[in-house]
Amino acid sequence: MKKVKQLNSSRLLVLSLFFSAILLFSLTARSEDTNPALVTNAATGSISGFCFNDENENGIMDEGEQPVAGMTITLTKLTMFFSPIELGTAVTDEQGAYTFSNLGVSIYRVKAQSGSEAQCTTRNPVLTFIGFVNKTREVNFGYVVSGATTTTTISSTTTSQPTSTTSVATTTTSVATTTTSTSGGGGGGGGGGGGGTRTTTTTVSTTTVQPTTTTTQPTTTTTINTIKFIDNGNGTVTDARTGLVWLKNANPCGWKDWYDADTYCRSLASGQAGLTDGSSAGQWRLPSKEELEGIGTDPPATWESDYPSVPWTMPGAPFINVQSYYYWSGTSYASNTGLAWGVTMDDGLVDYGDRSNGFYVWPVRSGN
Ligand SMILES: [Ca+2]
Repeated sequence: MKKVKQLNSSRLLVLSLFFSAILLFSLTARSEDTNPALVTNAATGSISGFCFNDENENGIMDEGEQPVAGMTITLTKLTMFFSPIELGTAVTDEQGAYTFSNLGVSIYRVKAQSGSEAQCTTRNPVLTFIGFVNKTREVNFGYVVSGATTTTTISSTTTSQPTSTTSVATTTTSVATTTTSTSGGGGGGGGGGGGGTRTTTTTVSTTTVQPTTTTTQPTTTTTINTIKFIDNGNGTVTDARTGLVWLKNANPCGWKDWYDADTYCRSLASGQAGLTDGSSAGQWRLPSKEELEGIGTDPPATWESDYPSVPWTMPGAPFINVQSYYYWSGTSYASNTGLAWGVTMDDGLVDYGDRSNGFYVWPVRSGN
């Protein structure tokens, strides 16, 4: 019963959000001079690309590689509140090309036909985003006739065994110095009188060192190219390059709108989400746009509003539950604070969305 009640109230919330969004849009659409970004929210986006025979299986359309005609591409719109909506299909032409046009601001899934006779060498399906800035997307699919290729970028995983070092108590007794000096006798006739001086100094010190035991917890270091993520064994992972401490679980709470995502991070503490790190509420936060951008590039790189211009590696082990989807950053879009930046973890695309959108949440804190 409780569940039904919750469903009803959340449906009510959805409807009210939906209608307020419409109201907001119709209001802001008039203020063309003050808010051009929102006006471009018209359905003018497009997703297009090619299917090609990826003969050398490198995932890139190289010169001389032939188009693949007749492949069916399916476009699905993903929304926060409703089930995915399949918008339609396109079939690649003689040039291997397809286009979906008149797309509004949303997240889309582009899925290419594949099977045992034609396997993809590129990621399939691909999630992409039609945003306010980036309204056209190119998504290409490479194929091989037989045999799939797997490229793994995780080059090494090292786990150090727990080590215990016990130093045995030691007692050191040092007898420091004993100096005896005797002066030589004076002249001949000198009897006992003016004789020598005798000095004796003895210092004895005793130092006892208490036994100590040092136990080092097992750590796992995963090297992706030269990126070093250190599993701290307490629900956190340290990026050795930046010193940032990330939540090991990259999907602790499902997708949330920006406000709830922000609140979730600020209230996160040890005892939740697999954390045993002793952290307290207030230490965790949403990562900045740059921090999110840097987690998949080496060295950590930043760029604006597009795919990275440097190779992107989707974060994997030792992290868990990394989603091929948008993650919220804590960074506002400068000219419209109703918007905030997000980064897709599968391909590093940077774009901004309305804070009411549902993106994933990856809390981070500083290393101290
Ligand atoms: Ca190729």
